[in-house]
Amino acid sequence: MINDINKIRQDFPILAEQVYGKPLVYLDNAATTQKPQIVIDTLRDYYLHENSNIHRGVHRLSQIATDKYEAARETVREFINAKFTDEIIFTAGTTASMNAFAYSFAKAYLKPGDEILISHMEHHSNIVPWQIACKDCGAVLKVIPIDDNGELMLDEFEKLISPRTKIVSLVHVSNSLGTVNPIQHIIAKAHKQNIPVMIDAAQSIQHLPIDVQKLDCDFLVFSGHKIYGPTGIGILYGKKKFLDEMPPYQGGGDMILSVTFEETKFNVLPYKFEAGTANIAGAIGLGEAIKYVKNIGLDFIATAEGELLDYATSLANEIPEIRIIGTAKEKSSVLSLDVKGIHPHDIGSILDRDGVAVRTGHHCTEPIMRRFNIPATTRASFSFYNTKAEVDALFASLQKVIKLFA
Ligand code: 7TS
Repeated sequence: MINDINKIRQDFPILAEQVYGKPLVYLDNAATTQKPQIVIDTLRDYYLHENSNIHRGVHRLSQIATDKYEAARETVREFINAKFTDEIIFTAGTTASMNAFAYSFAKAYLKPGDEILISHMEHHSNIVPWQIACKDCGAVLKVIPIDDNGELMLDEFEKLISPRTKIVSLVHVSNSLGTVNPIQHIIAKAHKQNIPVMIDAAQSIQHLPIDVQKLDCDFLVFSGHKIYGPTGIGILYGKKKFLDEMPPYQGGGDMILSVTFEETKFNVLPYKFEAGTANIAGAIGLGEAIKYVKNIGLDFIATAEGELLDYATSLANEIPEIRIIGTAKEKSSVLSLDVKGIHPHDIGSILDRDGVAVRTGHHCTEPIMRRFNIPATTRASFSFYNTKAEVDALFASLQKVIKLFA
């Protein structure tokens, strides 16, 4: 489909904002994406006309809310091509999904001495929940190293995977490096030894087509707010055969079939994992965001964002003071920079005054910063709604910073 960038930008009212009297240049899309009008309207309309609790009421509004919530689940199922709708669990986001998953998987399957295999480029939310689980069940965390380009060392992966490995839990696209990992290859290798694989798709779901049946991944997580949907909503996908065996992470309303003081019978999937009143508006908003993304088209998104990343990379390469952190062959939408002698927080503050929003820090990936021997990076992350003029604004501002500190 043909997309007009000006028309697309009109879908996102916030992009017309000014900061400090300058046009907003929003290049912090890996942290969170902006929301199109249709998502904002959906949330507003829900609270104006439909707000009600789900699954419990026989009244009209409750029926509408329930239908829309369950329709959103089906929209997510279709988007990632899960086999069954009840394999889609609504959570509060990637972090919530990861914690629920690590807890529940460990309870179901991990014993002392078992190994969990992650990589050196994981977000803290795919490290810390496993460390907590390891403390509880006596399992051991193993880490696939990365090379100087920020690519997984696949030969080391093959050495690390063993009969003791019970799960491979891996990020699809690194939020700090932009590396796109060869997950298809890794899933195939792991499955040869009957090891299930969890994919952290927080930074890929909004950029790359994902078909969980084709990939054959066993679990997958992502956040609504990174794919143009609301905050406070996310997805845990899992194959039914595992989810049926795994215990719930939380107890309470909606996740039960019957309760006595002696015994509780848990509900069926997906409700077993959705205790308490859900983020109903968030789920419905996420469904709308996914429809919006489908309408823009993932092919268009890949082309537009690829052009922006290539253009920004070529500008960065022209500046001798700049080193790009993360130079993998396959990258998506993230440009992390180390500028010689200047702390990223100083860079971020000066860029901010020019209206340029980037993220500076360790991006919740401290092991990556240690691997590259830096405290932090300055990270620009692109969306299809960004323009080359905005990339120019970023680099004009960066040049100013470099001059100032020279
Ligand atoms: N996994 C990856 C790869 C991420 O990039 C993030 C968030 C998470 C997990 C956690 O997602 P959440 O929605 O639960 O917070 N990454 C970032 C970032 O790069 N800047 O801010 C949040």
